[in-house]
Amino acid sequence: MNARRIFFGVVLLVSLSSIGGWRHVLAGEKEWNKETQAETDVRMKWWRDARFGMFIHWGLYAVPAGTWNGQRVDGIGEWIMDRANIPVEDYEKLAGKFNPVKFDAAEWVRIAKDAGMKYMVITSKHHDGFCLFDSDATDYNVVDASPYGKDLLQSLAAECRKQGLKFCTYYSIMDWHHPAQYRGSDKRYNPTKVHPERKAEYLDFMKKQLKELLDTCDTEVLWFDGEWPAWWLEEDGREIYAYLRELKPALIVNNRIGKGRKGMEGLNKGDQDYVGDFGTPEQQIPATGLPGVDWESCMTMNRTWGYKSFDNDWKSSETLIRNIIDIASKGGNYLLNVGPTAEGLIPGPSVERLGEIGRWMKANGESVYATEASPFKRLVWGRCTTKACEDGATLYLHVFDWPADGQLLVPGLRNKPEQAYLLADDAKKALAVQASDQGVVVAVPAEAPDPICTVVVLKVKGPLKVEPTLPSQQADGTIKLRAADAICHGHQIRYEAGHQRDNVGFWLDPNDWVEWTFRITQPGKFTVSAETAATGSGSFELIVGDQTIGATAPTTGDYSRFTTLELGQIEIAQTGKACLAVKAVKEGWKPFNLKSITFKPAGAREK
Ligand code: FHN
Repeated sequence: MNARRIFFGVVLLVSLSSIGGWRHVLAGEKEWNKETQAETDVRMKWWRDARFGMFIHWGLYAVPAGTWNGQRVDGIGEWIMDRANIPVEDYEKLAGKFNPVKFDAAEWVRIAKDAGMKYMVITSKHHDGFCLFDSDATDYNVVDASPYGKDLLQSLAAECRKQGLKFCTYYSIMDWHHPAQYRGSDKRYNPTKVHPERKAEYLDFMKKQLKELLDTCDTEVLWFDGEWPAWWLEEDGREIYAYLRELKPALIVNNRIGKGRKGMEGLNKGDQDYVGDFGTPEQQIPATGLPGVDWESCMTMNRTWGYKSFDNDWKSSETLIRNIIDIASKGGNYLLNVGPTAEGLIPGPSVERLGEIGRWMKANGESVYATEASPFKRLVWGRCTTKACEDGATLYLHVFDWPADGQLLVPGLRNKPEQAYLLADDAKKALAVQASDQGVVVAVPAEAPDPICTVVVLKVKGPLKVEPTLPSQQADGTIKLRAADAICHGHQIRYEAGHQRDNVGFWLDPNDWVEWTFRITQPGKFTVSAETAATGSGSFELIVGDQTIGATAPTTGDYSRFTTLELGQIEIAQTGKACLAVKAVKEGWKPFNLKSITFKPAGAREK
């Protein structure tokens, strides 16, 4: 991490600690980690530069693959023991059927590598307690209890080293098989309880297994999970973290070793400084990233982590590629999951998508690896990542929505533009670029070379200078005012991020209100819509100048289940700054969450 990043890191952290309501303690001040910021930066460097890794959920649950006693079992595949309430002695029998004869470590690593992934995190032991490695701590492992009889992790670790990927291991604290823990109820294993007199025994068991993983696989990251049972405490996490860093000082450990996940996306919240080197938002991308800390968003490709034979709800390659970009533009890593079959094969649809991702990454990976977060709050056409360079900066402009007029505006950028070209263009054919009062404009080809995402490289002079800009209209005249760009007035109303939230919320007091200021370049009549979520119907007024529209937010049953509400028409006759206020109708007020307000030119065709 270069000096500039450290400098900005410090400035950012200090500023955030004063405004964020949560405190990110600088390295060196942490009770559980006395290394300096510079030492942390050295330790984290490969992980930060990597940006993209493979998550692998593999174990006995791949044998039933979502079906038990002829019935399809709801929920994620690796939870079948809990969801189908399978007695331990019945579940154990699956070990005798686990024989992944088609497992080919070299092929798995090649698939990950060709997809552009730089590390691999595999379940060494999931909640069911079965180990994919040879352990002296229990016979409930693939060597002693399965016909396969070989350590799966060591061969994968060796192949990763051979092909240049970092090998990392997931480890579940909650263990549905270990006798020190017992099921939470007669129906569910989750969350376990612990026999108080056997908790120390379990910690020793953990330490023994974790040391095995370090000794036999030299794992680079320990990715803990299953930390939520009440009996597992933050101080237990600190004990294990200290133990592991003593054994391997270069080791990286996620925040689920302690209780950090219960903070916002596992951030240090309030005065509590949770143990762990990075935050772990799951199945989501925090709307504004997690400024000031390292974080990794883990996600399935379909709807399950562990293999289910009938889960074919696959995300598109476009979605997956844009997720990589979105996450990198917010300064995070993307850990994308595969759930191999009991035979040892990565499912075909996963391999297909990883191949498509790899083709994009081969041409554009430079715009993801070792980059820093976007300096822009919002870009209507896509995302941005940056790299500092000798006497300036390189911006990677990831364009999802190609400008119809061929003019790509980088709003608020005040640096002198030096050079622009398409990243995928080996000839680096120069694109015309100029500074304007709105920012820097790049003249791009009429058609987007890559419909999923075309990357325009823009090199500028001097340290980045970006002025905040107002939300502005897209080329087709549409403008979407997002919650993150709103100004909230009042005591409780506020912008909510994370945990699938990206909205104005806590609108409990009808005297609170919210406004946006935005820029109009294409005046006219607009149809207006709002995205709202509510458990009761709250009436409100939308005010632009002397025009007011009244509406009522419908009940959606949940504050994170949004619906789009058509509000009517508003005319904005002037170009320049415009202001929109949304106020509660106090009589009979019922709170609702507001995600966005969209103005579409009246008469525009639905896309
Ligand atoms: O319960 C697990 C789940 O099975 C899966 O391993 C995910 C992946 O992060 N972690 C837990 C749920 O948060």
